[in-house]
Amino acid sequence: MEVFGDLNSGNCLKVKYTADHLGLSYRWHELDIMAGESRTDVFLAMSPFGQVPVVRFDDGRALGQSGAIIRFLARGSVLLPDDAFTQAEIDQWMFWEQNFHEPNVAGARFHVVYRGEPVETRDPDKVERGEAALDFMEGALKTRDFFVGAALTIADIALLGYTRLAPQGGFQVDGRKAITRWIARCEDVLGLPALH
Ligand SMILES: N[C@@H](CCC(=O)N[C@@H](CS)C(=O)NCC(=O)O)C(=O)O
Repeated sequence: MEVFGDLNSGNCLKVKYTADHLGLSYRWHELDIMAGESRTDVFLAMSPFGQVPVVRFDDGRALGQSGAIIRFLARGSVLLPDDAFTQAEIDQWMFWEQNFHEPNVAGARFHVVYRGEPVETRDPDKVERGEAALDFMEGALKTRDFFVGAALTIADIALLGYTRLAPQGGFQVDGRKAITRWIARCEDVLGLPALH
């Protein structure tokens, strides 16, 4: 399969973490989203969302949205247990990530990392909501090692994408001990170097 992505994007890294962990082979196409490479006619014909990540499979079909992609890639693997209720619990965290976490944590980081603007000029609303999302994760992780069940699933991968990168967007992760331990646990399972 081919992955159209940006290695600076947590959404795209979710796909990379999943594919690498499962040993799936792929060809990575690095796109410059700031230069509009996800908005060209050719790209939009493949995925109308005009955003990365997109995966194009060998049969020509393409899929966008990081959560949909990793859910599809992980089917039948340890990252997505068969039990229907367990899958719904995983979905619950993945929907929450897209609704409350990503728009704020990734949104504030975008301002700093992609636009090159000072941390002090981040949107205060995104900062407040991003901090609240991280606090919520911290509370949840005080009583569990992974978000669903006893082992890493795509719920963890979905949340790891931007939580691991949150300090780049001006969010403190160090002071949140449960998140810090969880990131280290995920990095250990996924074979990733410690970032912070
Ligand atoms: N909900 C989408 C969000 C994807 C997204 O925001 N992609 C950004 C990079 S992180 C992008 O392609 N931005 C370029 C643009 O919108 O033109 C997902 O989870 O895949």
